[in-house]
Amino acid sequence: MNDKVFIFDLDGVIVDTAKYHYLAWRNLANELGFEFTEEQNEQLKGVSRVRSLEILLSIGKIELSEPKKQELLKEKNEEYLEYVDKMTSDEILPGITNLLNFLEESNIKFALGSASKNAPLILKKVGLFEKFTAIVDGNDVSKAKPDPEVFIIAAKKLNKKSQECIVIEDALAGIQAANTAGMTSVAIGDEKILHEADFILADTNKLTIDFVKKLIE
Ligand code: B16
Ligand code: MG
Repeated sequence: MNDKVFIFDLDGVIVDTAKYHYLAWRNLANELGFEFTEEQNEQLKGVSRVRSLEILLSIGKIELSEPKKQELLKEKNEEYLEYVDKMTSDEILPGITNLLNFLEESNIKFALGSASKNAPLILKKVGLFEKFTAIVDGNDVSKAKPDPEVFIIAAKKLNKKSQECIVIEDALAGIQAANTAGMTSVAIGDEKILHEADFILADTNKLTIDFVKKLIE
């Protein structure tokens, strides 16, 4: 009997919501009078909403009061949710549905470990909410990745030890969180950035059943 379980990040692994985050942050930057490029948006991947605003404001060299920041966070999220509202299962990244079906058929449990406070809504929109044994998101943690808290809570909810957990992540902070937790880390993306991971795959197409079978052996 296999003891392994999987913990999936959301943005960049299950769906590509980064493009919608980018549109909403860019609008905010433009409103504040500065440009925000897609390259700069890389810095926001895997990072919490509050921290994302801090990074954005430092790019624009802007200092704001706490109430104003709260207002902008609300405005950004409202625009982001307009994009999320239109999401369907077509936006699930390649290979993921296949993989989740295989895990289900094999009785291998899996959880979500995401920084997003919108994670449950997004999973519902793409029709995957019911598949996850546990969902741990930005509402459940007090410390953001690279702190391992999100994955440690997920392991607890799955009733598993860290060594039995395999984390699939696209952000360096998430890989570091998994490594600190003592879990197996699988990175999706650029090996120059994600070289600290135990395994690195260029994209979710490479998350094949064969690869997963070898991982759990
Ligand atoms: P929200 P992940 C992260 O999702 C995103 O990568 C990051 O860009 C975003 O700022 C963060 O969620 C918070 O999202 O504003 O929806 O709470 O990669 O951890 O699944
Ligand atoms: Mg991510």
